[in-house]
Formats: sequence, structure tokens, C-alpha cells
Amino acid sequence: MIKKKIEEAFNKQINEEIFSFYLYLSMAAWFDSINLKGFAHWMKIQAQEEMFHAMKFYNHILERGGNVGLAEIAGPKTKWESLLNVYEESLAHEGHITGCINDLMDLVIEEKDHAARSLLQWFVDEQVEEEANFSEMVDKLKMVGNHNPLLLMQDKEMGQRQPGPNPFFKTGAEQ
Ligand code: OFO
Repeated sequence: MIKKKIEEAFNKQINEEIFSFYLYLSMAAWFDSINLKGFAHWMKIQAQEEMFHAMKFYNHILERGGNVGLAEIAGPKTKWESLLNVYEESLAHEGHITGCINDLMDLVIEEKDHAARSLLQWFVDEQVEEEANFSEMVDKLKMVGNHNPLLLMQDKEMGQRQPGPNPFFKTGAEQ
């Protein structure tokens, strides 16, 4: 049985993960609006991963006899100054999520909840990958700068990203 304190903290994290889904979907919509279809595809897959993260907490709470309580999701931004700005903000957002996961890990260690600790270890490792992916994109976009042919090549490469094993929706790029 999951402790109330941990159930509450995990429900809060579901909200963080679904906000991440919302934020990346909003970024994908912005890319679609400026016809950068490869970047839009990449962000839709990122959004899909976030819903997968939310569902990992959802399943864990329910499997351990707890209750899922979904709260209101804040509205994300809808416009950005540049591609670089999108990825810099995403990297900062992932830093925030890493902080949330670390706080959750501290809590479950304090509460001696070994099952929750095992779940969170997956997220600790995942956050290393999340931050590395966005950091790589920030570096690449700095190199590309305002060089449109390079940007279009990068857009093509972004369109190659493969969805994870648990797709919640189709991105459209696979048709
Ligand atoms: Fe769920 O890792 Fe990104 O936000």
C-alpha cells in the first residue's frame, strides 16, 4: 500500500509530466505553424514520451492501492522567438523536472519506500538522457545559426526520430 504522502507527491508529478506533454505539444504546434515539419515531428514524439512518464506514475499509484487525482494543467506558451529559444527553454524545463525527481527520490528514501525508489531510479536515469538530448540540440542550433540550408537539413534529420515503445498517438509524420 502506498503512503498518502507519497501518493500526493506522485500525483503532483503526474501533473508536471502532463504539463511537459502540453508544453512540448505546444512547441510542436509552433513548429508546424512555421512549416518545420521535422522539428514538429521530433517534439510530438517528445510529448508522447512525457505522457508515458505520467502513466508510469499513474500505474504505480494504482498498482499499490492508491488513488490517482488529476489536477488542472496550466496552459503553456504558444510562441517562441527562435528555434534556439525553444530548445533553451526545454533544457531549462528538464532541469526543473530533474529537480522534482531528485526531491521525490529524497522523500521515498526518507520514507523507506523501496518500490517507489525502484520506479524513481528509472526516472533518475531518464533525466540524464532528457537533459543530454536537449543540450545536444542547443549546441547544434548554435552551430547552425541563421544558415537556412543547414537548418533545413537539420529539420530533415529531426523527422527521423522514432517513437518509443508506448505510443499514445500517431505523430502524423509516419504517413
Ligand atoms: Fe518527463 O522528462 Fe521530460 O519533462
